[in-house]
Amino acid sequence: MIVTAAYSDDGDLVRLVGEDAAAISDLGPGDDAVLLYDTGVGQQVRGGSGADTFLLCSMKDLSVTLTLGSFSGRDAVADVVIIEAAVFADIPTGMFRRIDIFEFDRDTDRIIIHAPRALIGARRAAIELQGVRVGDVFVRIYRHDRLGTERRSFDPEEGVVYVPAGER
Ligand SMILES: [Ca+2]
Ligand SMILES: [Ca+2]
Repeated sequence: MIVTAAYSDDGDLVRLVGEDAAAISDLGPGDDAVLLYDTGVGQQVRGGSGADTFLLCSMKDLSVTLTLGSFSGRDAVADVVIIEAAVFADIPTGMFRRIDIFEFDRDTDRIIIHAPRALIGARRAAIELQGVRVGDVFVRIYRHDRLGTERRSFDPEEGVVYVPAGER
């Protein structure tokens, strides 16, 4: 059974920790903020309409899905995803982590990747995955615009900001 947790139509501040979190958390309308720790198998978080902030602090399982909009029309406000340095650490040899980001609007939304400078320097576009590879983490970005999800002429650097970890 898939457990779904729904939040209010206003701005919610939510902290989701590993096994205590529902498989699908729907933050609904409003400007929501969610802190994610030790994300579990197949975990999904939906921001819905409103300007949402996702702080991905750490991952337990190898993949997580974040949806910035509501699936119903363009979410024209600014959503932000921040991926913290711990996500890029302690990945078993030969394994990869994957972060799927849906409903990304290149005009308003931003993804901030907070990773060690060496990994940022060695990042590569992963065109076949519609995203970027940083160390052993793939960030797949499904863009959204007025025409719907667009998969052609993709630039994985667009809307992505790289901030070296451990530096001020
Ligand atoms: Ca909400
Ligand atoms: Ca949103």
